[in-house]
Amino acid sequence: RSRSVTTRAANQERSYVMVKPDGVQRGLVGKIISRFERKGFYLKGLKMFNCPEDIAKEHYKDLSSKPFFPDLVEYICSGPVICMIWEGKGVVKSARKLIGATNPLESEPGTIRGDFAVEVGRNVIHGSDSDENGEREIGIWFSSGEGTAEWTPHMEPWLREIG
Ligand code: IDP
Ligand code: MG
Repeated sequence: RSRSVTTRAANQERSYVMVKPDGVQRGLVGKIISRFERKGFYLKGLKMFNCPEDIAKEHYKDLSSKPFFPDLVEYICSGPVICMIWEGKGVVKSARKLIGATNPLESEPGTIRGDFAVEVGRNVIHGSDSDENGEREIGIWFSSGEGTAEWTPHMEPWLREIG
């Protein structure tokens, strides 16, 4: 395989974004994807996936000592998730803003969690919290390269002053 499928393009930032099982069950996948598209980010990876426990545990390993960790792993593995790589200028920080605060009752209206959720344990979506974690999480969820493809976004000159 081309090595670039799981390697960030030059000068591009990537975030790992995931619709959690409640978001899939509630039919929010299209609405969520739309919010990232309309902002001006590029979809570089997409797959539906039944998450095995070991991947959920690896993804959330920093939270393994928390009392809610077993429930969190069970939640993430309770149905299919939608795994995505979104690329673009400032995407990690911007995705966190589009997603909203962890507790949906504190998320601003207009954010995904603010608009679609009421509880921290059913908060619909994940987004990487740093550039470093973005690359780490992409490595976990897209380790095989399956669900990724290389493409050149032709709208770049209309989104970026310097392309
Ligand atoms: P984040 O998803 O906004 O980055 P984190 O603190 O990294 O929030 O927590 C990861 C996920 O763990 C949350 O999105 C949520 O699903 C779950 N979680 C966090 N705190 C709690 C809690 O206090 N109770 C239950 N679940 C929690
Ligand atoms: Mg987090």
